[in-house]
Parts: sequence; structure tokens; C-alpha cells
Amino acid sequence: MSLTSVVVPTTPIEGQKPGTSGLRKKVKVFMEPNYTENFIQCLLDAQGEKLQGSTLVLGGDGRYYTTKCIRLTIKIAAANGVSKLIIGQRGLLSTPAVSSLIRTYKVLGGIVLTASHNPGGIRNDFGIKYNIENGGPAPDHLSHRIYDLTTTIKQYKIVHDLDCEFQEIGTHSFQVDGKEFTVEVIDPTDNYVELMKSIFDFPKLKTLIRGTDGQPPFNVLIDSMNGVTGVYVKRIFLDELNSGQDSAVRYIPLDNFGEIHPDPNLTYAKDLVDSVKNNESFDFGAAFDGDGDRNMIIGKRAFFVTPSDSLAVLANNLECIPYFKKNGVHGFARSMPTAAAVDRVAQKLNKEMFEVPTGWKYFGNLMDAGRLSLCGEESFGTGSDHIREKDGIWAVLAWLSVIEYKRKGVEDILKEHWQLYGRNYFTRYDYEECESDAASDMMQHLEGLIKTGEIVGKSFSDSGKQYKIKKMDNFSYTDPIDNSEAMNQGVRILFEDGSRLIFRLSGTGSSGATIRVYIDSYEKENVTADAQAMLKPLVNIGLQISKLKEFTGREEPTVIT
Ligand code: VG1
Ligand code: CO
Repeated sequence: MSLTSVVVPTTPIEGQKPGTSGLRKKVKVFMEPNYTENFIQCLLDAQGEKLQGSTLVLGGDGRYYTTKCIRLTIKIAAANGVSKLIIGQRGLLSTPAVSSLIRTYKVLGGIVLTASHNPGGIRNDFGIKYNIENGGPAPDHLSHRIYDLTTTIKQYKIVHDLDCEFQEIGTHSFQVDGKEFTVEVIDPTDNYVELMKSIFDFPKLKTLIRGTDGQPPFNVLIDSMNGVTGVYVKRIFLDELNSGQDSAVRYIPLDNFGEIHPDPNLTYAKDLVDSVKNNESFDFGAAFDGDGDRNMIIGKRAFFVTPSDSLAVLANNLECIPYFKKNGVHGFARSMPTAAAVDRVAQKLNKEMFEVPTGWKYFGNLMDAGRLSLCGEESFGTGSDHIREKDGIWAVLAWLSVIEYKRKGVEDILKEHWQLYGRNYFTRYDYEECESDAASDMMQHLEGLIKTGEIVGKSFSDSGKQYKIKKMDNFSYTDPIDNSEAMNQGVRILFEDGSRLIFRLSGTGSSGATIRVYIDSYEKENVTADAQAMLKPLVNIGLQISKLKEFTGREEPTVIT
């Protein structure tokens, strides 16, 4: 069929600035006239000449509006000289799977349709992320370029009559403006499952889960929270590892995630926590977010592993994973607000250690340069240089590999780790959907304290505990590979004893402002106390210094992790 593109005039639409990870807005905003068209056109224009004749990967977590957005993206991509789109069947591809496909097929990039852990459905969020040639999220300079283009856009190109279905696997070819344009619809799981099999020892993991004559089965409960990981969990856990029907829940992707918040933490994955707590037969539980890049790990009776500890434990045990045996272990990294437990492992193992701003895009250059093998964020993100995204299923398979190797449960592994290294107690308070002005006034107030510097050297006490401020600043980062700079990445209050309080505004929300307060304190000896009780005095000091309650009127956080 021979098709022709047309040029449609448009005007800039405000507010198309990508945040920490892509553009996220309410579905109804994406449905406004030209909203999606404008953004897709700018995203393509930002590629420059490389776009002509290129191949892009396209797919997402299957949330509401995905189908419409894919139809539109096919029409716009074809009109702009893209020669091929690789699309996941039914539009499904997890964020880690997109990263892997980009790398395997060495294509220009990928468009990921997701608002990640934000709720979905017609009344909730949609999102568009772009990943570059190395498989990683768009770096800041590219996101800025896309945004700049959205402020001046005058037209978009589209092939109105190009309708291509993507429900079934297959290849479709079209003639667009005299050139060939191809849509290849692929199984969303094949490439990713192959990758996991090349990293982990599947026969060993299967033996762990099924048990042997001498060993009882190790019962796992995997919760996909109605997100896209369901299709991967079915293949990997149910089919390959034969973990049994009772081992997976909520593994059919739903476009509204069954009206839940697909965010794997103690608040939103409470169902999983309760199931594991109330059923002694489960040895392990895990949950993922909508697009499959986040993970939460719990042990028997729902023993909770903080993401910061998860990272440290994996760093300490990587040698039991075939991929690292083969490729070696280079450095480690964490985002700035993540607790420093992994730093202690890096020091002991004599590895390079990097502290980057919040957002996975800051890890990519270090991985490409061969200086980084494993990294993580406190926001339930863990991953390695096998791809350039955080990877929920990878993290679970990595944990199961450590468990198989040590023949110990999650809680024992953690306690052993703390005995050896001491413990970084960590918690994060989120105040979601605050009034934007109130939140920025509070940040201004903190900036003011940095400016005068008078707070440095002052002591604060609460419930009999005293903390003295050593330093207060706003975190900035210079990438060691390309020297790019990221400023104002979060206000830090650093105390004499190494404890930290961090304040930043979320860059992934779709309405109002979310304030995140991160609290981190290290104990060498006292390693088995209750984390929330342990950190309470520091929390109170944080509230006192920031005047958070006064500015926002909020008595309690929405989520504590
Ligand atoms: C949050 C997390 C951050 C993570 C980002 C994207 O960003 O804090 O660590 O990289 O989400 O994760 P923010 O700006 O809201 O704090 V995902 O899984 O939502 O793409
Ligand atoms: Co995500």
C-alpha cells in the first residue's frame, strides 16, 4: 500500500517538560488536541539527522491510552522518516525489556509508554519516556532539547491512513512517501528471558524453588501488581522455574492496574506483605511497579529489606551470579538520597564508588565507561550493567541466586550483613500532592538556611538524642565521563555523626508537589532496633528545621517507606 504523509499546523502547548523520568500527566491532558502529537513530534525532531532510516522500539506497561498512543506514534514516526518500529505484542514491553531490545538490536532508541509507579486508568496518569542508543533514559541535555522544541513547535507530520495492528506477532510493511516503512510486532518476553538466562543459573534457581531430596522447596510469592511484569513473571517463574501456580499473583496486566497504585512499597504493596506475613509457608515475597523497573524484597514473615540494604547485600555477594563471574565486578553506585550501606561494601572490596543525583539516567555513562557494575536507588530501584535501566525481575533473580548460594533466608542474610558492616537505618517520608507554592516556599526557606550558613555547628535534640550539624548544602554533580553538571539535586543536612537529612521535590508527580524527606543514620553496634523508632528523633529535627508542617499544613506523611 502506498501512503503519503501530510503536515499539520500546531502551536506550542505549555508544560511538556520531562521530569525525573519522562513526561507524566493525567490521561485527559494527553487526550487534549495535539498534546500527544506535539510531544512525539518534538521527541523525534530532537534526534536530528539520525532519525532518517532509523529503527525505534515502542511499547509500555499497557496502561490506559497506550493503544491510542501507539497508533498515533506509528503514524507520526512513519511520516518523519523512521524506517522501522519494533513493537511489543499488545503494546506491552517493560522498561528493562525496552532497554535490552535497544541494546540487542543496536537501534537508535526506544519510546516507553508508562507513568511507571503512578496509578493508571482514565482518571489517572499516562507518560512517555525516551531511551537512547545505549538503552538508558534520555540524559538531561536531550530532555532539555525536547522541551525547547515543544515551546516553538509549529507543525507535525503524520500519515493519517497508516493503520497497523499490533495484537498479533508479525511483520507489516508499507510504502510511505516512496520509502519502505516496517512494523515488527514481537513477543514482549523472548529477548528478555534470553538475557536473564544468560545472566543467572536457571537450573540452580529451579532447584532452590522446587527443593531436592535433601532440601525443602523455597516458596516465593511474586506480585506484579497488575503491571507489565505479569507477562515476564509467567514466563520466568511459572514456566521456566516451575514455581507453581500459588507463587504468582496479579500477573495479568490491566490498563488501570485494578485501581491500585502499582508502587512496590510497604504502603501500596500491603496485600503482598499481608499474604507473606500471614502464611508461614512463604519464604520470600517480591513486588514490582507498573513498568517493571522497581522491586521490593521481603523475607519470611514479611521481613522487609530496604532498597539501600538490598543494594549492599547484592554488592557483597555478586560472585555467585554467573554474569559477574564472567565479566568481573567494576564499581558500585547509588543515588545521593540512598543510604550509604553499599559504600561500606565498596570500601571493603576495594571498588570504585559513585554518588549520583536521583534518576537512573545518571548511571549510564559510568556503565558505558566500564566503571560501574551494580547500582541502586532508595526508591526500590536496583540494577546492573546488563542493561541501562533498573530492573525489578533481575533484582529478584539476583536475590534468589544469593539465597541459593548461601542456603540462608533473607533475614539471616541481612543480619549477617549488619554484623559485618553495621547498619544504615533509613526511611523516607513522602508528602504527596502538597500545594506547589507551599512546597517551593519550604525549599526556599531551606535554601535560605544554606545561604546564611548560621545553622552549621548548631545542635538539635529530640527524645534525648542530640545531633550537631556539620554541613548543609544543595547537592550538585559533575559527571566524571562527560563533565556535564546537574545542580540543585536536593538539600542535604549532614550531621557530625554521619547521619543525613535530605529534602527534595519529586519530579515524577502529575499534579501538585510531592515533598520527599530522606532520613539516614548509621549504627555500628545497635543493628536490630526498629528502624522507625530509631529514626524518629531525626525525623522530628528535620520537621523542626524545615518547618514542613507550618508551610504545608500537613501533620503526617502520605507514605512512609
Ligand atoms: C522517583 C524516584 C527516583 C526514580 C524515579 C523514576 O523520582 O525518587 O529515584 O528514579 O522516580 O522511577 P522523584 O523525582 O519522584 O523522586 V520510575 O520506576 O517511576 O520510572
Ligand atoms: Co518504574
